[in-house]
Amino acid sequence: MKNKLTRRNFLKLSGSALAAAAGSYGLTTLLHDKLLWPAEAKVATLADLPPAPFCGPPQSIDQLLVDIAQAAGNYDLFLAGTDGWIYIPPTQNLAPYHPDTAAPDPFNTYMFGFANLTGLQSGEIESQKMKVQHPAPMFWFPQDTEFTARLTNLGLGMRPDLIDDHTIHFHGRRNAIPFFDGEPNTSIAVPIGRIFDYVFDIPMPGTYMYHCHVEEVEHVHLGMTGLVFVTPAQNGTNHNGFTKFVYNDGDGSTGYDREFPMLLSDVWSEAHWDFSHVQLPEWSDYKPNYYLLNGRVYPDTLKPNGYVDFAHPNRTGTDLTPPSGSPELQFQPYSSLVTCNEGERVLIRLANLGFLRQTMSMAGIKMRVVGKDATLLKGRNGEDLSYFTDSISIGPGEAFDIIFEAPSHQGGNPDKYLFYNRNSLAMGNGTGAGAQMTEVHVYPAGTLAPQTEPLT
Ligand SMILES: [Cu+2]
Repeated sequence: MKNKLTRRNFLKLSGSALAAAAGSYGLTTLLHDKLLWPAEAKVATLADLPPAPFCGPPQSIDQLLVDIAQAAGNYDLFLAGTDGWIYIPPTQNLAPYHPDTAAPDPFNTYMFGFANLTGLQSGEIESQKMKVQHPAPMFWFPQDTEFTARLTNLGLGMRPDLIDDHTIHFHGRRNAIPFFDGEPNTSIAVPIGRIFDYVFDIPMPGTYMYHCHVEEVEHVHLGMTGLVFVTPAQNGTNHNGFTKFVYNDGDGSTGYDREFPMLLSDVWSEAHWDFSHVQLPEWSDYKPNYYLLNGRVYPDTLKPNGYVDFAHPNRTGTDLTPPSGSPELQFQPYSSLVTCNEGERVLIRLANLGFLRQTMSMAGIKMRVVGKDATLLKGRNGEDLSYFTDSISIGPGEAFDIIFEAPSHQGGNPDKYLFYNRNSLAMGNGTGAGAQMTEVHVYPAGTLAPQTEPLT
């Protein structure tokens, strides 16, 4: 064989040169001096950066974003890709990975994710670095209506060595064009300190998901996932006494009284710890140990909402206000507790952005699946394709619209039913604590006032 300088050999050669250089510098020195160790955690600021010759003296990211934003006009939702911390009760022996001792009290799990900047003013934006929520803000908008989701990127506070872009990929939208796909090899993405406006105008109502599409094994698993809903034009009309619907069904079959979205995600604590400790997980060893429902595990899933309205996030100063009595859930704003009066129709919008198939069961209540992946279950000649089940098998990236009729009240205060993952690994060592599980609370007719906001 001829000894040619192939690309592979060239790479080998440069690899050895790099290794030699690293050796002479001292790899330990390099790691200690240039990378981040949790004990010495320091967030790089703009003052640490050398002035860029092409943009004059350094200015704050806030000022930069405000300048760009003013030029760009209005938005409906303003998100930032960054990192942060959440809390999962340590119910398993996972030392040293969970609880993560690098976490600021009272948190224990490192995340990438989206922070809700909607309504923040100049001077407040940069403060949301390392303040992601999980799941990302849920948002609703009507079909055939333009909705502008603005995305910026505040960088990763724990990992200034990573300068990853972020995107909003609107998962499940039909006829998507690559420009908006968010997959960075065929599309555009948002680097640190920049803004991009995603304008959605979607003719098909239903339950969708969104996630960052950059390095998605990392960014999706680490928490850059959320739910988005397109409401039907039929809303506000009256069919069978209902005025809110999942689809344009024409007959009220998808009408409902109360709405409870639920996103499934899973946490492999070792991978999350790896990212906060400048390590790289071996993704083919993927082995999640916590399974979350709206970003929490049982019994935290029953605790109240931090906020429900994306446009008016509940804030103390610039930071999210924790749910009442639970400071550790400050960045996990969504409850999964389902409350209803007997006889009411309850909509559960179930979607999975974990990496594993899950099976969610409701004990004692028949669930009717009326929609799947933003499609009404109705044949082209009007056949009713909805079906009853007690278990939903849901793969990653799938969505189900489930309506159940609350059973008559049996005398409990209130009556309680479980909605839970049938997989024992997702059931918190068999104790229920730490499980992917929530409760349905059924009250006597007329007890609860009509629902004005989803999730309440
Ligand atoms: Cu990302």
